[in-house]
Amino acid sequence: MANLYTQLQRGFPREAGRTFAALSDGTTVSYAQLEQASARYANMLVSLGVKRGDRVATQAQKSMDMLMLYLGCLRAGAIFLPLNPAYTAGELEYFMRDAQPALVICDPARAEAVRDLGRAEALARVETMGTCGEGSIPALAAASAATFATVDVDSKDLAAILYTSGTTGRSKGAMLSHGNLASNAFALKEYWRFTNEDVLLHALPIFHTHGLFVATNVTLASGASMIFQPAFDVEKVLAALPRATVMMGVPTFYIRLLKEERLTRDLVVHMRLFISGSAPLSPEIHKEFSVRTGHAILERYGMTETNMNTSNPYDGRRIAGTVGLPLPGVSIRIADPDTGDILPQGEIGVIEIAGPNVFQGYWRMPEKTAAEFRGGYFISGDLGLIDREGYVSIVGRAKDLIISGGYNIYPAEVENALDELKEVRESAVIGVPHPDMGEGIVAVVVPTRAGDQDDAPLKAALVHKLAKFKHPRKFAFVDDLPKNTMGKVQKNALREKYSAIFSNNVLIY
Ligand code: MLC
Ligand code: AMP
Repeated sequence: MANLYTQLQRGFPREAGRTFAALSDGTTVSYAQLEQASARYANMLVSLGVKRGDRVATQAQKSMDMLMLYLGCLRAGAIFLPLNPAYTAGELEYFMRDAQPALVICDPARAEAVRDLGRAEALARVETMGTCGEGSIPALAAASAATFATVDVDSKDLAAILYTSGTTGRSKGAMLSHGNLASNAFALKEYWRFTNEDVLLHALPIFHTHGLFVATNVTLASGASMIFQPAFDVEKVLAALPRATVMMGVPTFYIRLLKEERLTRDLVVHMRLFISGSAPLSPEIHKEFSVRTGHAILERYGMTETNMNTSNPYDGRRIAGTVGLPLPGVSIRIADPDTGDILPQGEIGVIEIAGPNVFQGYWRMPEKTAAEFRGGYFISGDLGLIDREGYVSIVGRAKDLIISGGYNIYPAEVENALDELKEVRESAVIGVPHPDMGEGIVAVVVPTRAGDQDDAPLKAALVHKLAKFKHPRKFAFVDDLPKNTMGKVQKNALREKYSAIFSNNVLIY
């Protein structure tokens, strides 16, 4: 049986009463309850007319119901399509039109707006789901039968579509199959030595690869349990750490924890593993964490399109500033970004990836998909090298991308939104070092009216256009943008000029 749920189920503990998740309200969900709830969700989807291969889009806050919906989709053979709740109505409209979901599930507070959108886009059905059991979907699920025969699928059948932005500003739906997700879940379980004794501290969002697939699937594949927190809150994480054995986070989690004196060796003495990914972890933070706690953070490297590619070893040397070795079954090579020639060991080029983890392509974009593969390898857009011992280091990006707090922001999308405004003649959006988020977004703007320095109307206009995490945190007004002879903005010059713009800020805004 290739269905991811069936494969994960083999790892569930024999004693079905064992805890799968401890929730913030003090309640727990056992594996027996997980089996029943996911069956109810699968039955509910079938009763709403969702068929195999249909997309189920959801834009709601992190909750256990959301996880059960994910598992229900797997069991029913539907495609789970989670969206960041921060997306604006305009952003949502694009996803709806592109993905054509059979069912859209949103927060009860947004139901009216999404229904309006649904009517305009002729969407089949809009339902609601809150964080504490409220909304039509949990009610429908509760009224559905608690057993379900998980459908058989082909390993290439899609389990999920996750949207990632593109360098042109147009988002692409990365199609992930049951086989892709299963191969990565089991590879990571082995590599990181997960067992059913583990307790994962889960404070990541569940609409991205990291929190949804890496954290959740590895826990399920191991029959382990998780402390399920709605978001990263440093107080709640410090309070829960003594009950956990493993934590996964983006570098900002570790930066914020290190600011707390209560993070001591004693607090985490029982912890087995701290894992970091989604953005570069600086060697300084790695070292500071190790000195303070005695733990060497294990850094790994992944992408929405490929799941996890490399990881520092569990037993061997975890080398700060590297993302470790290719995972078993994953092949990594370094190519010349322009010619595609494979480069010798030690040289810097674009990282290319092949293996059972690599996605099935972009939803309804065959040309775009073809353009991002070379000889069976996916072209990551990350620049890196492989050292003599086989460790991969990421040294830059061939793609114009900013990663802030683990979220990707494509400058082109923000520039397009700014350039549409009457106050803006042209703009260039860059990422520069930020003490909390890794990179912070800066918009360098040439105003329509010379001498104009007012960022207020720009900030106000962006609220309706883009999710908050994509908003520039600083605006700089200039007479002209530096350009090369081809008329292309020289972003390196801008990044250098504004490199210290956040250095006096302790946190944000
Ligand atoms: C929130 N904001 C952000 C932001 N997160 N702005 C920029 N970058 C971010 N990452 C906005 C909020 O809307 C808020 O605005 C304001 O910035 C201040 O937020 P905050 O309270 O300081 O942030 P917080 O809510 O605590 O969130 C920070 C965070 C969170 C780091 C905890 O962003 C987070 O959980 N990031 C994880 C992302 C992730 O899982 N990435 C994995 C992608 S998968 P206001 O006005 O609303 O208050 C992937 C593949 C792989 O990359 O390898 O894993
Ligand atoms: P996403 O599209 O959100 O999945 O982000 C994928 C990108 O995150 C990769 O292409 C890398 O640029 C970046 N990334 C993920 N993990 C790491 C890491 N450990 N170090 C540096 N960059 C990383």
